[in-house]
Amino acid sequence: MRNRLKGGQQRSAVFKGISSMLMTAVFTVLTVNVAQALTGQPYKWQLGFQEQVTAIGRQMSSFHDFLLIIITIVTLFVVALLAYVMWKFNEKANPIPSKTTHNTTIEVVWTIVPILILLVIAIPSFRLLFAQYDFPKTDLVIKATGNQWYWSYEYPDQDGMSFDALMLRDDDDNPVKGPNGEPRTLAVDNFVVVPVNKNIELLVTASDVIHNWTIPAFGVKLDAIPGRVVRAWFNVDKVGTYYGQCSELCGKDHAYMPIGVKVMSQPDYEAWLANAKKEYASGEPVRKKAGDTQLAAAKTTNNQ
Ligand SMILES: [Cu+2]
Repeated sequence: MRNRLKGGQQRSAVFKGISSMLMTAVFTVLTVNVAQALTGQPYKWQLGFQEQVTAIGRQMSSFHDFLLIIITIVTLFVVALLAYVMWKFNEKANPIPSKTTHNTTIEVVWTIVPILILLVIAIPSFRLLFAQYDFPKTDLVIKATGNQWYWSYEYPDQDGMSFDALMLRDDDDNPVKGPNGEPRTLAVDNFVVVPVNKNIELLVTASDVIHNWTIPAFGVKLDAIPGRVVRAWFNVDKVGTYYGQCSELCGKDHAYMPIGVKVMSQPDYEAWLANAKKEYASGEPVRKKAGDTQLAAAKTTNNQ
């Protein structure tokens, strides 16, 4: 059959095959995106940021998009200039080069235009910076402490309630999915829980080396530095489960100290709190079995 096809027919058959494969790939990517983009975690074929669920996060994301437009225009302009110079002023096309060394108009333009571009960038940049550091009236304070290699949390205004959060592992220490489908290497035994639409003040520190606390969907990322307490705030407007990872190289299990935050409605949060106060009151954090091995290992390492 193939032998009987003429060259043109063969090419068009191949083209059809490739284009249908491409269409399938694009379709798969789009469906995967739509299906997975709804949760506070990375997803396959992700382009750009996770969906932002705080006002600051959205401000950051739009600032990023705005910068992307500017940098694209600048890059295209420079590439076009380079191409033009190579085409117009190469040795063949332009055997006798001009000896011009100064051109006042061009020099003024290439000084003023970059200044204007930087000004256009600086205004939203400073606006964002001020918004990040403009702490609203706090509704709830949470303290996160980075340890090699897990996070400890404290609710100072809730009778100093505190607990540890460790990545879920099986008995062989391999990362596993959570019982409710929480993703592997992001699933934690104890989630930080905060109420929706409330101003949460976050204090971050570390007990050993520098770690970094982040939830990408909140637009929050803070270095956790031993001996120092840094703070940030966030106000999440969407109920859900959000994940982040330690973002400062902190040792062999740097990749295995995820951060999980559950954002709940006020009544759900209060119910959790009442329960959690009892559960964590003993001082010995209650953990699901999968986390125990690692905590023991981490504590041994710390004591050495
Ligand atoms: Cu770390």
